[in-house]
Amino acid sequence: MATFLEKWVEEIALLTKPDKIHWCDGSEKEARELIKIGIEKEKLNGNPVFHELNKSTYPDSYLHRSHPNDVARSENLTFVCHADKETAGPNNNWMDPKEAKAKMNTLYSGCMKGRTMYVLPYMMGHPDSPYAKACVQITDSTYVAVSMRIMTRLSNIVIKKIGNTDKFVKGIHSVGELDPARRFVMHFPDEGLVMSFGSGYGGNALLGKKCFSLRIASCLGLKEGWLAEHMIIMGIEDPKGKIIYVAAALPSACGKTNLAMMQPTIPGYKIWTLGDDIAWMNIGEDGRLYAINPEFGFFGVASGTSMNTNPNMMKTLKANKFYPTLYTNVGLDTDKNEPWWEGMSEAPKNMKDWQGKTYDGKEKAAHANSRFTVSINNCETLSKEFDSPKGVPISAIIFGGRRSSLLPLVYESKSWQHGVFSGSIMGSETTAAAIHASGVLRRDPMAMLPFCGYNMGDYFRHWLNIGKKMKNAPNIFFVNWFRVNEEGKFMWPGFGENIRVIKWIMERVIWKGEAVETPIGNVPTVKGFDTAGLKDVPASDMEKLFGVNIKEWGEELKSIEEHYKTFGSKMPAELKQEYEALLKEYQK
Ligand code: OXD
Ligand code: MN
Repeated sequence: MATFLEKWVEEIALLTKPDKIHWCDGSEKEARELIKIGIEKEKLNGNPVFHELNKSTYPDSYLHRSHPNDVARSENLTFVCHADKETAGPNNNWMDPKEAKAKMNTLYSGCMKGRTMYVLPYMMGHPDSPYAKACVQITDSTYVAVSMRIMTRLSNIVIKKIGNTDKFVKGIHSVGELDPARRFVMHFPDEGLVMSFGSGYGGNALLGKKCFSLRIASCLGLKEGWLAEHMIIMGIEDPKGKIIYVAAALPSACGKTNLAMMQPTIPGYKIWTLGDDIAWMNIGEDGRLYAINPEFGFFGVASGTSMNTNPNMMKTLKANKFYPTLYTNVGLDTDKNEPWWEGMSEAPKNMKDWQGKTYDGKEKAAHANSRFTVSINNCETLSKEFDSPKGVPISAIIFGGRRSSLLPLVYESKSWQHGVFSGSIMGSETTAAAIHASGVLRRDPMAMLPFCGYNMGDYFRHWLNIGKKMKNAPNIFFVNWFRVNEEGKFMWPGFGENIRVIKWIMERVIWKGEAVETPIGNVPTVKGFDTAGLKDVPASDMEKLFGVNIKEWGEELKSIEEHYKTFGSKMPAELKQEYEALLKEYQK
């Protein structure tokens, strides 16, 4: 008798009509076979799917060039299909589930003719974790199949785990014709189903990542009483060997991955990496918040990654313990057959750009969103708790943003509710690298705006409720590495020096280290903040970095009011009260 899973695969095969069906087992042998197919047979936009890089300097590493129209997440083509629009909220595109299914079924009809359908059974989270989820993705792309093996725990053991039940999250993916007019990423939270068509880009096609582990999982978390967050997880070890764990949410272009893998400048401090993108957080039996990283790899932005900005990632990329490492849309040094991107080193003499054209130095060699896909097991600073089924207890939650003024280098919220307020008003100024105008503030609450699978007003309420259920709730902090002085220069050096901020956070958590109260929360005193050996930051800038002047908050308060209005009656009264309290301080 066929199992529920087998029947489902059969049903999708009848619709999509592949030439072959391949059930993946997750072995290295299989990954090598898939890469060989990608080098020798499968084509994308006329190019082979994989190009093998220099065997001695970049062993087991492959270059992939995507279609030039398919280089990033397609937020405008991403839908969350709840039964009604209000549940999806103003933060999501919504389509009626029946209409969305009909649209996708039309696109899927016969789309795998002449292709192989890969069935990928995988776990998000360690299989022994009570918080892990079994999933199956169908795809017709070897790039996606190989990437999923790096990014998730992909194994045929998951098929046994699922047995003859329907308890698994389903994903259907086909690259289609890579035509943006026929591209959609549809989520069906009530069914635990994602349907994606027309894109091979990671965020649209690796369905375990943003689609399941954030959009669908956030809906599961609301129902089941936990949090699925766009957060890194890291351990901080002090010179005495004491370790605390923190989770941090930063919008893009704020150094999130660099923070998760930081090489501290203060002797004796160590950062232990657990995750660079997603945290699932449950309340444990002791009433504390425990986090697991459901992923198994890094899908990180290559451009700008270097021995200066993230030496640990550069080492991870060369570690070559777990097969293979992929590079997508980077430049190619044609003399050395090595990947290259802006920021890595001096530009090589002879190069192909990310589209395979001869590099002429006019445009960028690597796409701004060029990526690497590498196993987390290659990371030297991986925490020994990474596989812990119950996760790690979180002592502090860090929010952050890119703000040139107003917000100090770091502040601590006054309470859980006040911390939720600081997360709900989180925003970042856009950089020149983004498509948006430079310097424009975009609100991105908890860095979850594109990833919360339901109405954000309900999401804020969920955060407040979680706070009420915990004993020893984590302290909530806010960081801003990007404050500028009168000349418009960044005052804080960032990167490895950020350990000084992390150290202060650790001291606040453990023994209530020195701080002063301000209307927005507690900030460090210059005296109580470790500046020993810190170069290039004059004492006067240290004062400015911690400065809070509520009289400058007029525009900001108006903008927060506007932001809150978008969530209408769903906006929790407690957060409006926090806003009113801040407004009063301004009006004093
Ligand atoms: C990512 C993102 O790719 O947040 O991680 O966009
Ligand atoms: Mn992310």
